[in-house]
Amino acid sequence: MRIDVLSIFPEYLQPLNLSLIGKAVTDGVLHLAVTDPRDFTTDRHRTVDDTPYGGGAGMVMKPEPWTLALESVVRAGGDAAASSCARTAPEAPETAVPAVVTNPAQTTEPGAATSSLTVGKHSAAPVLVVPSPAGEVFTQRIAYELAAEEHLIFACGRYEGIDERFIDNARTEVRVRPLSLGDYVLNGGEVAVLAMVEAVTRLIPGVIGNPESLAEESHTGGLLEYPVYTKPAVWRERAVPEILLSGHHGRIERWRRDQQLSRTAQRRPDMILALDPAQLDRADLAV
Ligand code: 6GU
Repeated sequence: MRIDVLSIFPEYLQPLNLSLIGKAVTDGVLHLAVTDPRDFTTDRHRTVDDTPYGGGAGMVMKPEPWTLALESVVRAGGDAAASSCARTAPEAPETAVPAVVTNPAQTTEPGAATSSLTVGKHSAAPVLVVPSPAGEVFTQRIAYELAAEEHLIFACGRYEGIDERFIDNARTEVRVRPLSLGDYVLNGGEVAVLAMVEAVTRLIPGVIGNPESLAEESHTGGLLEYPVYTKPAVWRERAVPEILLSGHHGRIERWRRDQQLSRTAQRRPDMILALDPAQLDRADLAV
């Protein structure tokens, strides 16, 4: 998978170098690059934003630098897909590069095609995620959908957002998905992108060490996870629930399921209402 992030604060995305995502990049499972729209400005002040038409507080991101940045990463993704299609011999392992690569403004070579941004015949158009509190709420289901894509692009607006014409124009080249983390307001999309990229990339085969740990976690079976315990069996006079030391696998499974049900009912009654009744057994109904 290829992930491009457009941000005027590339340093904000540095945590993507760490841990499992950083390793996925070094392993070549994931290609990750951050592009700064400011590198696509031509004025002396490298202006990326301006005051909103119609008045109001804050600043709005200008469409031109954002579109040039988007076009450069769409083109880069298309080129990479085309060259990997053409290749028949197995690829040599890539040399180690910094996990987050900053894409410098590419000055177009004379004679190079600038208008056509067609991607390879066999690859789908990239998905442009626009993080915004005005978006559809990002869920585990959406994380799975995005994990199946070849090329994701995240456009991190700041302040009051990006000029709507950037998004309207982008629809001619990419599939646009405005996504929100939830009902609260952040200063910009960067922190939301850290969360979404982590949720998506951990679903890519080869990124997480143990794929079985994906199956059991919260939000995969429609219920929250059961509580977990480790040694010592008694800690500060608090004992681990006896059932877990009993060795009765069937009873332990039942206990965990009951914990999931009561915890979900208490914390997330909306999830209980959304359950498929066909997925409940007789014992579930006794909780
Ligand atoms: Cl995705 N962006 C911003 N700026 N604020 C948010 C959000 C996203 N999700 C919740 N609040």
